[in-house]
Amino acid sequence: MIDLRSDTVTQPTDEMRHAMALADVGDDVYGEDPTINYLEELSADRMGKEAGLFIPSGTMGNLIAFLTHCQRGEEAIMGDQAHTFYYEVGGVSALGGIMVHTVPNQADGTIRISDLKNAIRMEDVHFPTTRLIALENTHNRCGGVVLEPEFIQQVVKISQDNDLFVHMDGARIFNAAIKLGLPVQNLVDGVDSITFCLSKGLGAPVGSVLCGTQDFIHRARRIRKQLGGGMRQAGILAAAGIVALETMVDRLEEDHQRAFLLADKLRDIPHLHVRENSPQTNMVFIDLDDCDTRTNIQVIEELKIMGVLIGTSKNRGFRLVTHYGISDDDIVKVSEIFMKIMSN
Ligand code: TLP
Repeated sequence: MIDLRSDTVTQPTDEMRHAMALADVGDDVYGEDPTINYLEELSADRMGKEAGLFIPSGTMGNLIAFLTHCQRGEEAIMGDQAHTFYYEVGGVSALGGIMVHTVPNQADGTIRISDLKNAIRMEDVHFPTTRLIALENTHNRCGGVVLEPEFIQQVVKISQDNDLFVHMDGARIFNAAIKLGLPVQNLVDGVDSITFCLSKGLGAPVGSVLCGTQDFIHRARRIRKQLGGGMRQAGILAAAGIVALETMVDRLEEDHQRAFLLADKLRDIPHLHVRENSPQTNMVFIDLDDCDTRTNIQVIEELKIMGVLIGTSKNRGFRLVTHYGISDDDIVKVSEIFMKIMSN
């Protein structure tokens, strides 16, 4: 199978498996797992933040960040295409009593500054208190697009002027940094908290890291425990995360190049339209045109029979994600299989 559904399907590398087998471990709830402690320090250092916290998933990382920043009944502003709004099972509201206030995401993943300013509540006994602004980089539903540091700095300035916090869902922040050719710190400068994932393009089997100030991470650690996310000898997992950070970041560029190659090949196929400005990083978004009477689900089933797995996107669309399990040959095979299916 050639699996382009997501970069979450990546298998651990041999080096990761070796490091996992040999990891020094201890009880992390007591703070005694040396491998986790090292991963947290390394992550904080990469992000230019004071401290880090190893967490089971990106979803739990965002949830912990929201619960640490906000009290019940307070409000978090985010784009209406945000992963936290769409794909995290409403956790921040269900578990944190946090009100989600969405503003339109623009096609480039940004939010209009005027929309952001208008969304911040003034002091009034009737209103919830605005506490947090959440951004996402790269932005998944907007097409794996990259937020530039200038935009992020504008948002940070607004948050500071209004006594708010900024959280970055940076599940794929390293893809953004590689695309922009900038150190990752430049993309989280002034941001109060950031979650990034080890288990997507970086290839580790499990885990994300939440970074912020010492005080923030101290409080976040308590919330992680409250949610049942306190882990014990999880240095076995952190060991793979360390290898991911040390060996898998620079190669993300290859995934981006393969996404461009794939998009170029798919542009020549009848009834398929590669979305404008796609790809930007490792995600290619395409749509079926109206002349083809099949649904996107039917096409996905036909591809599956031919050995190719891809994901859906809104309406009659598809998402194809490149990752280190995908070679140039796979890209050629996928385009040939698409050509056969779309010519039927
Ligand atoms: N995204 C997954 C699915 O949930 C859609 C994917 O295949 O892309 N933030 C962003 C921007 C994400 O894309 C994801 C995962 C998460 C957070 C959540 O991470 P996990 O899956 O580790 O909870």
